[in-house]
Amino acid sequence: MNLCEILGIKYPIIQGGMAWIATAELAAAVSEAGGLGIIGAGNAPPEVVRDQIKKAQKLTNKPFGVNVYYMSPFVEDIINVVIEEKVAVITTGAGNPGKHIAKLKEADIKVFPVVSSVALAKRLARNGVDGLIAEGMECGGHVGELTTMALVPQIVDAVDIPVIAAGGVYDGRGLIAALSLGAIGVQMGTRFVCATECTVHEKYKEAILKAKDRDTVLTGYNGHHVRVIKNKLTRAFDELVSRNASPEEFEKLGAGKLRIAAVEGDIAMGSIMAGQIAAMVTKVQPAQQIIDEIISEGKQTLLDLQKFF
Ligand code: TUI
Repeated sequence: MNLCEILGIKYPIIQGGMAWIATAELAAAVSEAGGLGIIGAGNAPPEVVRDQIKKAQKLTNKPFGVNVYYMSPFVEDIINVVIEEKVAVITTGAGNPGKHIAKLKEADIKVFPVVSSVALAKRLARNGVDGLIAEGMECGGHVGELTTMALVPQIVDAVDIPVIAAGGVYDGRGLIAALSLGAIGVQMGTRFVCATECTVHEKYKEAILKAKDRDTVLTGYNGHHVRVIKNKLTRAFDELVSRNASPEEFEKLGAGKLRIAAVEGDIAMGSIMAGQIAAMVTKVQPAQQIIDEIISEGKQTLLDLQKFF
């Protein structure tokens, strides 16, 4: 089955479930445009997530999903909310949804965990998930170590369930590249941050619009790396690295910084999570236009490829 048949959508494009950024408005707009919109639950309490789901249900009759962040203190409650509200699909991040799969299946909810390694992909496939989102380190936020180009085909070869590619996908060329690697669709976050319907602070969108190719950096320690746009905060992280600061100091500096960027628009000391394709995003445009452009470019890319054979 292709991704559109699995999810009941028109185009094989899933919007990333970005905490503090992917609200009901964005998710509904992406679903209305023919993709799969996702509400990012992040660390939000269950009642906030329930309200967001209800809001999206009012804005669209099409399927949409919720991203469940497994480091959240509310994971159990969020799982109950998505079941009670009959959400079509969940994507998951930062943890193993294994113990919830039976319960979610019973409620007819599809589960697509985000993974950044082959070992984890194999483990989750054994747990009976519906598909995997293979996320390369070009993406924004918490990243693994492999690039999309290297990760996607390795995961495709290692499991026998559908794989969706994420990280570094901006347009129709990226979509076709992902499909060529064996993925059945793409997940895109950064491009949708600059959708008209995205409620993130204007200054966050401006930072993405201004970004050039080398303006995102990895900050963090011990393999916990977060891709963000360079600013005063990333320079403060550099300083921690240079004096070999403790993990606690890194945690302290990073705490709450995504919210202050996304909600308050503090783009100096906030964490402006964005992928490497930020440099390609040059305008704010409706989700419908973004998706239509990607699909028509994808079709053209396929035609252009004929000349090589
Ligand atoms: O989750 C992400 N990316 C993120 S999370 C985030 S920050 C945030 N801040 C406040 C609230 C909520 C979120 C920014 N970016 N990507 C998905 C992803 N998950 N990539 C890799 C994984 C992953 C890692 C470990 C999945 C499972 C896993 O399991 C460990 C185990 O063995 O159980």
